[in-house]
Amino acid sequence: MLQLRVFNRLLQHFYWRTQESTKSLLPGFPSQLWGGYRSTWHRNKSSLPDVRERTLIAVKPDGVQRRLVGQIIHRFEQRGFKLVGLKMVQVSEDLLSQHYCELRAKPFYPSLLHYMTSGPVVVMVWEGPNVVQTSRKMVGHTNPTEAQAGTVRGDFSVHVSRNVVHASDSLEGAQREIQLWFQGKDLLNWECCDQGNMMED
Ligand code: DAT
Ligand code: MG
Repeated sequence: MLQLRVFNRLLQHFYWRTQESTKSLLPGFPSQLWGGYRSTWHRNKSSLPDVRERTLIAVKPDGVQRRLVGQIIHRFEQRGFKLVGLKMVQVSEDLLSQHYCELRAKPFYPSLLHYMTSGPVVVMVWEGPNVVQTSRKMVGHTNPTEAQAGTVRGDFSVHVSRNVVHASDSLEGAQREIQLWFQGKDLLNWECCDQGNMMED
């Protein structure tokens, strides 16, 4: 059993080195795609979560207007996730219609578009093990009346039409949304100096 674990670790180490060296041969390739590729590999071949998993978090116009940006960033930093991209944007209807493409037929879609374009949005990419699923838990239920206290929506909102924050709902959704909102060059691969305190290298 121990031998199997050691072998697994060696295999991962070798794989990671190969990915890094291959990546340098393909400088134009969007870096977030590498994160996704590794995620799939890790989910299939190893029980260890992918430390490079990424998700898209956005503070919606109501959250920005209510000066909640700092508190929301604080929660993700406090949890131990790593910020790899951040910007403030006045979002276009075109981008939003792609972002919310699955909701186009919903009766609330026109008012959702109107609200999301009513002011600036602060959009971020966070990285860490299981960050997609954990972020959804931290953000809470879509409808704030159902959201648990301690979640962002459970602590800061009362109505589904003003639920403060967006979080990608799946690994595939996160990859799609990150590519929609960010260019690969705007996401930073940086080493956090205390990473060894947060997770096994
Ligand atoms: P989530 O944001 O939790 O992923 P979603 O993708 O189903 O939820 O919907 C996107 C946003 O649309 C949601 O954050 C708020 C808005 N919305 C959803 N259901 C709604 C409803 N019944 N009335 C008004 N707005 C709604
Ligand atoms: Mg959603």
